[in-house]
Order: sequence, then structure tokens, then C-alpha cells
Amino acid sequence: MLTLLLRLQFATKITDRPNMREIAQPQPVLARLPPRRPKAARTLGIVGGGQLAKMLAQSALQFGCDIVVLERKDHSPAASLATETVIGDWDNPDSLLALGSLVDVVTLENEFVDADSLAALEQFGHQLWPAAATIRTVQDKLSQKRALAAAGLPVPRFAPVSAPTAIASAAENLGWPLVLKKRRNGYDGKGNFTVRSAADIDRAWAYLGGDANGLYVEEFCSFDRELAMMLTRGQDGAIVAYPLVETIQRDHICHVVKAPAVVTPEIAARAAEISRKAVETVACVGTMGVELFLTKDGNILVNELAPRVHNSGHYTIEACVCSQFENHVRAVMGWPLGSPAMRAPAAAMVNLLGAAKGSGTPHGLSQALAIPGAHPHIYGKSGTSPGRKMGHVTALGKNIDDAIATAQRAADCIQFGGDT
Ligand code: AIR
Repeated sequence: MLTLLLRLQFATKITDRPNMREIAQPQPVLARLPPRRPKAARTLGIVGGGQLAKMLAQSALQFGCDIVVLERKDHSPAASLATETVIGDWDNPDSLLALGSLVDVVTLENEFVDADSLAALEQFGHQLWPAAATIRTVQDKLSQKRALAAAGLPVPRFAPVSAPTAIASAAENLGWPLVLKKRRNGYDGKGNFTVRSAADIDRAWAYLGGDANGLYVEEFCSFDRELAMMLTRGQDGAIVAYPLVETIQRDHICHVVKAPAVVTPEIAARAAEISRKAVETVACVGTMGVELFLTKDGNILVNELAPRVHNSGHYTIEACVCSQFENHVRAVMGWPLGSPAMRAPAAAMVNLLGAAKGSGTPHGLSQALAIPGAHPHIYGKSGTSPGRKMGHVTALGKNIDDAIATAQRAADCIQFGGDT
């Protein structure tokens, strides 16, 4: 890929009127950089160019890799780090093959890519991690739940539903309320509807587009807390597990992550055992997130799997010897995994969400940077809207309260939106 440097030259034209200067339009000059560094050790292709791709790219660049991103548009958070962006649709096998032809290894930053198109990539001999078979099982939440249940892992009770009438029948078993979910393409609460009684069924079905989308139901789990574990599995099957964390969600969007979760050693051990088995069940290569419920009676259930780096692991950039992003790159490249151990007794991450419609430019960054120990990350999205994930702040501490206080103080300084 040829990297082009856009250099703006400002030409000043003196007019014939005395004391009047007219500034001419800047003249863009395209200059080709001289042949640059040697060929990259390896080139990583990432399907998707959002914040997860950007943080993956930052880790891959550390190892001298080149990055190529596949996105629908030319501007994306990861594009500024990539040597090239292939503009195209993820679900189009041709776009995926174009990406595959430019890189050594392809990985994904979201699980919504059509599994048949991914399988075509593998059939043409391209390396893809996680494999298409893993994505196929995980991207359909019903098949994911079936795979976990078949492996003996604890999950909320669930049932397929192919018509609104099936919801009432399922409720005879699962009780009210229950949660109607889209089988595919739902995240951050998009794709769920809590059905409190038979009177809600038609509204829920219409809201989730049940006639066009595959849906299923799950029992409503009245949990005490939401927990999560990040793990990375190498191509050789070796697994490293990050500490169990607690996630605080509002309106189904993650707001705060506390690391490590303050739970008994028995609960931490049980969560680790379940998470490890979940990763093995779907044979995920790379980093994977396991979202868990801690029920009021002290049981652990698997809520959902994410076959990718995950919001609940962003704290690992500063807080762990080797971050979830670095370990993902190591895993997909076939390199040895690094230590997931924490560098501090506690860490907290606070998400920066858009407050209103506006630009992606943060306000108050400089005030946040004045707070010692706060590490803001700004994703570089071109616009914002209420609830959109625009960045995050991580802080380490001697205990969790200490870490949260620092991260929250910095996060409170930064606003996105309301500026256009
Ligand atoms: N993402 C993917 N699955 C879940 C999440 N959070 C990340 C990916 C994706 C980005 O969110 O990095 O590219 C999309 O963010 P947005 O704000 O454009 O919806």
C-alpha cells in the first residue's frame, strides 16, 4: 500500500490594493513518502473498524504488524492506524476475500458477520481466527445456548419460539416475566424485550420484528450482580484467564467495570471454571468475553458469549501485564500468550457515552488529563448520539473505591454531543 502524505501549502497572494491581503485557498499537494520501512512482520486484517478494531490495531502495531481494515465507509476509528481500508460489506464474500488477499491473518471485532461468507474465506485458504465454525455457533444466541447447555454449563432456561403463540406456551414452563431475544445481531440491549405478561406478547413480537427475525425466549433471571470474564485461547488450546470483573449496566449498556469483582474465592473459582469450559465448548481462538449472572442464591449462569475483545476487558490495557488486545493479536498470529495478571490491587473503567447528538470531539479532555492516574481513551468516532460509546477512562487503585473515584472524576470532565 502506498501511503500518501497530504501536505497543505498555504499560498499568500498580495493584492494590488494597499494594506489588503487576500489569503488564497490552501493548495493541497500530494507527496509520496519515500520507500518506507521494511515489509511488516505480519499483516493483520480486521473485519470492522470500530473502537475494538482500533485498540486491536494499537497492539498489533506494537509488534510491527501492518493493519488492513474492512469497513462500510472510509472513516472509522481504526482507519487512521491502518495501512489500508477495504471499503465493502462484511457479509459480501468478495469483500472478505479482498481483505484476505491483502493480509496474513483475518480476525473480527464483531460477531455479526455472515458465517457462510467467513467459511468461504477459509475455503480459499485464508487464515481466520476465531474460525467460522466458532462464529456460526456464537452469533446465533439460540445455538450458543444449546451448545453451552449440551456441554453441561449453567444457562438460564430457554426455548425457541417461531410464532407469538409459542411465547405463551413457553411461559407455562419458564414463568412470567420472560425475555424475548433476537437470535442474531443484538448487543448492548438492542434485540431484547422483557415480556411481563401475555398482554405484552404482540408488542414485543412487533418491536423485535418477529416475522422477519428469528427470536427465542429465556427465563427472566433476577440476578444479584453481573460479572464477566475475559479469556484468551491460543491456536494450541492454551488458555489464559483475566480476573473475574463486575460490570455495572444501565439501560443494558455497560457503564462501569470493577476489577477484580469483590466475590468469595469459591464464586471466583466457579466463574473461572465455567468460563474456561465455555471457551473450549465453542473452540474460540483469540480473546473471548463470557458474560455471567450471579444469582441471588449464589449461582453462576452464563448470560452471553462474545467471541472477541470486549468492553469488560478494556481495563486490561493499563491494569494487566498483557492486555486483552495484545493477547488476541498474539493468539491469532500463533504467538505465545502473555500474562493476564493485574499490575495493581484494583482497577476501574468508566465508559464515556454520548449525551446528545453532536460531533465526536470530546469536551473537557484537558481537565480529565489533569487528574493523576486517570487514563482517558477517545475512540475518534465522527459523530455521537445519546448512549453511543465514544471512549472510556481507566484508573488503577489500592482498592476498587479508590480506582472508581479517580476514573469517575475524569469521566465526569469529558462530554460528547450537543455541539452541532
Ligand atoms: N462493538 C462490537 N460489538 C459490540 C461492540 N461494542 C464495537 C465494535 C464496533 C463498534 O462497537 O468496535 O465497530 C460500533 O460502534 P457504534 O458506536 O458505531 O455502534
